[in-house]
Amino acid sequence: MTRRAFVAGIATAGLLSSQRRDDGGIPARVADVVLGIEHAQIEVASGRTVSTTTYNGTAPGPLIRMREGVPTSVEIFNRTEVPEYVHWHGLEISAELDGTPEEGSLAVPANGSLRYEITPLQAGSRYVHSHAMAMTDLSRGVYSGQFAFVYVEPRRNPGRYDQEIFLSTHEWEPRLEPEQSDESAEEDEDETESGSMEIRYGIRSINGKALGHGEPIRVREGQRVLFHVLNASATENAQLHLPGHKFYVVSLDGNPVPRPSHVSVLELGVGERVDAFVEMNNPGIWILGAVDDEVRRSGLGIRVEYALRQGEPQFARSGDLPWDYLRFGLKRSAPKADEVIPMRFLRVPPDQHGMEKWSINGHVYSETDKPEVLTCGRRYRFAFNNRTPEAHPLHLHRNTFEVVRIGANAATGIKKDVIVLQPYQKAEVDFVPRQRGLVLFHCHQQMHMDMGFKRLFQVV
Ligand SMILES: [Cu+2]
Repeated sequence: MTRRAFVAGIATAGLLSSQRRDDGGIPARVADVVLGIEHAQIEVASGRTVSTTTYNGTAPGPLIRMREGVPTSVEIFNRTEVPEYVHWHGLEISAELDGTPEEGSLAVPANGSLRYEITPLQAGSRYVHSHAMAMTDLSRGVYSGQFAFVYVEPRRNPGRYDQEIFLSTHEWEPRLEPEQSDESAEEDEDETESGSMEIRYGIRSINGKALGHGEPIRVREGQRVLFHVLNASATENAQLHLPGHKFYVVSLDGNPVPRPSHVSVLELGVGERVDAFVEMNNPGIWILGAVDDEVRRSGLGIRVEYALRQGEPQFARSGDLPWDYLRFGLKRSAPKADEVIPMRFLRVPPDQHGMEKWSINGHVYSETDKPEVLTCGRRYRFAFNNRTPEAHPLHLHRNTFEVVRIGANAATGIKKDVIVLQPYQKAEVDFVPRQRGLVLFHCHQQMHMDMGFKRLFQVV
C-alpha cells in the first residue's frame, strides 16, 4: 500500500501527527478527514493515463464517511500553485465553509492548508468537489479529478443489504470543439450563427476506470446490493442501466423518497446522487453502464460478475420502467409559498470568441451583482422556466429544496439539491432557508456556470 493510499479517507491516527505541531509544541490531533489537493497520474485504461489534480492522489478521491450530527474535523493541504475551493455538496453548512468564491468562503491557499470542523446535519449520499471557476482552462474545477463521494451514516440503518457499492461517473481528456449541428439545433432559432463551442471527452469512467479496466463488481445470486451512485461529471448528464435487473430507488440526492419505486434506468444530472437496491436474481456477466452504446463503449460502464460465471457480458435492452422524479413523490399539492421567485433561463448567443452565455431573467451573472435578500424561515418557491433546448442540472447551495411541480404535475416529498430541468420544461421547488449568509444558485454544468448561469442570495 502506498503512503498516499494509507493517508486517504478517514485519517489514520498517528501518521500525520508527527508532521504537525501547534504553537505550544504539543502534537496537533490528526483531523478526521484529511484531503491533499495534488497532481497525480490516473490510469483510466491500460496505456491510457491522464494527468490531473486529485484529492489524495486518486480520482475519485477517498470515500469519506461521516456520521449524522457528529462534528468532523477536516484538514485540507493544497500542494498546487493555485488557490482552491473545496465545496461540500449537499451539506447544510455555513457560507464560510461551503467552499465557493461567490459566497466568500475560505479558500485553501496555494501551497497552504486549511483546517475546520463541519457537522453534517443530514444523513445520506453527499459529494465533495472543487468549486473553482474553470472558464476555458479544462484542467480546473470539476473537469479535474478533484471529487470524492461523501457518505453520511444515518443514525438508523438504511435497511438490510449484503453489499454496499459506491459508484462515481466522470469523463476525462476534455476539449473544446466547435458545436456540431444536430436535430436539437433546429429548434433553437439562434443556432443559425456559427462558432458555438462545446466540450467533448476522450474517455469516460466509473470510479476512475474505463469499462473493462477496473475490478468488476462481484456478486452472488440472491444478494441484495445497495448502490450509491454519483454523477461527478463536469458537464454530462448520465443514463445508466443494468440489463436484466431493476433498481429499487430509495433516496435522491441522499434524501429518502416518500415512495421508493422500481426503475429500469437511473438518470443523474451533474451533481445528482441516487441510492438504489438491486436484487441479484439473474446470474451471468452484465455491464452496469450507460444506456447509450457509444457512451458506454467510450468507458462509462463496469462489469457485474456473478460467482462461478465467466465470459463476455450479455446484452439486453433496458426494461420498461422509465426514469421520472414524480414516480418517487406524493401526488399532493404543497402548502402555499410566502414568495414566488420566477427564473427564466435563456441562452445568449456566442460572442466573437465563440462562447455562449446563459442568463436568468435576462441577466448574465456578474461578480458585482448585489445578492437578493431572503429571510430565514420563510417558504420560497423558485418557479423555473427553461427556454433553451438543453437540459440543465440546477443546484442550490447550503439548502435542500422540495420538488413541488414538474410541468403540469404537482408533487410533494421529493427532497433534493439538484434538479434536472429538461429542455423547455417548467418546474417549481420550495425551500425554507434556515441558515444566514450568502447562498449560491447555479447550473451545475460547469461551462454554463462559468458562463453566467448563476444567482446569489443573501439570507438574513
Ligand atoms: Cu445548464
